[in-house]
Amino acid sequence: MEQDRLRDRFRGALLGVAVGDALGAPFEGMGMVHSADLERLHAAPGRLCYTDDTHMTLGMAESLVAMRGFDGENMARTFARNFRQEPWRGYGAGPPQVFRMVEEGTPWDKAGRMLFGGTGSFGNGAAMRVAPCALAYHQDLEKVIAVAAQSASITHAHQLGIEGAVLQACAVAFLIRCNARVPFEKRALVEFLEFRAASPVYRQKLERVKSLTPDATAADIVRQVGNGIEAYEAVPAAICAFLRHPDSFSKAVLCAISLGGDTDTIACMTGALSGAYLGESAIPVPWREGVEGAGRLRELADALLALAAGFRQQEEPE
Ligand code: R7I
Ligand code: MG
Ligand code: MG
Repeated sequence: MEQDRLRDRFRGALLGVAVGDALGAPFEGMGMVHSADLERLHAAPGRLCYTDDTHMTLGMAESLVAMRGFDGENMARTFARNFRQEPWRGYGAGPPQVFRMVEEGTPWDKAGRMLFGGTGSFGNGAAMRVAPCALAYHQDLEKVIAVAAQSASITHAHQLGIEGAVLQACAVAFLIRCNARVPFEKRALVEFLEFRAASPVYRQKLERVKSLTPDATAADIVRQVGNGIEAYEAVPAAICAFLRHPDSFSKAVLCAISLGGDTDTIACMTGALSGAYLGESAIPVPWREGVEGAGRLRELADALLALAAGFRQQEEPE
């Protein structure tokens, strides 16, 4: 029974990524999204095709499963291989440069630092793909943090890019471990994340998340945390959308899209949070059956669950 519930939540987290990404993609880069458009997503979502957010999430899951844990070189090459196969998925500017460097022999832990004049990227591209790391290591928070940071640094070596991935991973792991049958403590999640936030910008954003009232509008959320492509805007925005509707996958994801800006990525991360907490069964059937790659995402979620069980056995004394 416990295992069935966990499977539902693992699948929910990965399907949540793809559903949020696909629903949000048509609105990426726009201002705030009108409620009539959001209602249409409910009634007739159209073809649900995912973008780079899910494509990279698949790459992370594939690498963790194949190598039975984190292997930086393999993960970097898996990202690069997937990009070569489907370069039209809407990738940001930075990652393809890293892929080329890695393919030409630059070590996986050096290439990311060469972007943006040597500072590395603080885009949200490491946070958007990090759910598989949170699932695989959810029983060991220190490992979630370490692997989220290492996996982020492949393409996003800037401290703020890394920290966005660490916070998103911590939030997914926290929610996987939460009992969904007891009332949700919003403050508990934010305080848990504050404890792990090192940079002033994230600490300030999380304070603002805490100060938002339960009836905060999309405009309030954007004013407080932003909706941009930077990890320090998109990650807090995704947390806000989830916290606005912790008991409804569809409301949380539509709230994320309503913020405008980087809609596919904010909704993808909100989908991961809500899916991890509520499980696949809470995702509307037309969305979870209609989204591209659903079968593959379920297979990988199950493989990550088996991997996590293997880690637990390794830790148990003989
Ligand atoms: O973060 P990344 O993979 O992009 C992800 C986004 C998501 O919205 C996806 O849906 C897709 O559309 O792309 O790609 P990066 O190129 O690493 O970062 C994204 C952008 O953030 C960059 O193109 C820059 O505009 C900005 N950026 C920076 N600008 C200045 N200095 C990221 N890092 C820096 C920086 O250090
Ligand atoms: Mg995208
Ligand atoms: Mg995006």
